Amino acid sequence: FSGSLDAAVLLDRLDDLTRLYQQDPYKVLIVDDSRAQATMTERMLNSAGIVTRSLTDPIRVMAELSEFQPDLIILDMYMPECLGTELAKVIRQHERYVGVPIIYLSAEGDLDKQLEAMSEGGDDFLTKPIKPRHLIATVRNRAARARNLKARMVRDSLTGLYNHTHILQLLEDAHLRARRDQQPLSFAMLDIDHFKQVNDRYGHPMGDRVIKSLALFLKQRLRKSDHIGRYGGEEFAVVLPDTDAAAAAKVLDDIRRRFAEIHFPAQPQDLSCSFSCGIAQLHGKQEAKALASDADQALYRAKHAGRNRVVV
Ligand code: GH3
Ligand code: MG
Ligand code: MG
Ligand code: MG
Repeated sequence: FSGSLDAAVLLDRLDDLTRLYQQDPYKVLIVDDSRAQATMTERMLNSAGIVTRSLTDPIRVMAELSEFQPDLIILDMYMPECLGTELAKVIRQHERYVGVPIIYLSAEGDLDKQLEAMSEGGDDFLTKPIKPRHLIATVRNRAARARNLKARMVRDSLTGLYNHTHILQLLEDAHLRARRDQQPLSFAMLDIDHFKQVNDRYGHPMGDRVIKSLALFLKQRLRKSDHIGRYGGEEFAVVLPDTDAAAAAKVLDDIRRRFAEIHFPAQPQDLSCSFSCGIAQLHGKQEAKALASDADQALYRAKHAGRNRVVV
């Protein structure tokens, strides 16, 4: 089991990356006060298989970013409500959008103005009228690099799971959706029991192996729609959309039982490990942070009740 583990984790990650590159078309958000211009840009990109959405009202850009999660943004420069550069500055203030490429597409031909715009949060300045090939190539190159970078930034390198920052962002997204669609949402926190002893008795590499194996176990046994993160050292977090606490407890308790049955080959004797888990379900108008805190408290209760158990 342990021998094939690292290869399996790697293959799993490769799978994720392949899916990112090959299957999901690039998504581009276009902001232009002219409906006709926006439609023209959309048609060019759509002809290359790029998915688009357009806004003529820049005020809605933050809501649209959160909803659509584009790979790239195309901004008009001159709009009645605000300048494209002002919009770029607002977007760049949000940590989660700092890596999203922004391309200005405008009739502005003055180089000084173009360079100034680029210095304010933009990555490229394209002038209208533009050849479709030029626009498509620029969008593809920028989007590909941004995706590659993002795929690395959101992952934990030991396990390939989402890292702490990203799993909390996914919780926020799922929280918005659950409240909007009035669907249940559960959040689980896991912590390996007596993990210090594993390191002390068997060494740090063995500790790492246990962490990786639990990561793989969670990936294999949870649904594709669940998000799994490494929350900290030997702590994990799972976002389970459309799942109530009872259903989440059932699947995690099954994983807990099976994980505790694993024997890791070691000297002088094989090693077995367990984890404790706390689960909370979103209720009422509760914020995402409060949901995470409820799960944390449930985990605390699981530890104090004797470990190796799931508590709701
Ligand atoms: P408890 O059942 O109460 O959770 O006991 P515990 O020993 O697991 O307690 P605690 O959570 O305080 O200890 C976590 C230990 O995990 C401390 C740290 O040395 C170890 N650890 C954290 N990150 C890693 C890692 O990446 N690799 C390894 N091998 N050990 C780690
Ligand atoms: Mg305009
Ligand atoms: Mg811990
Ligand atoms: Mg622990």
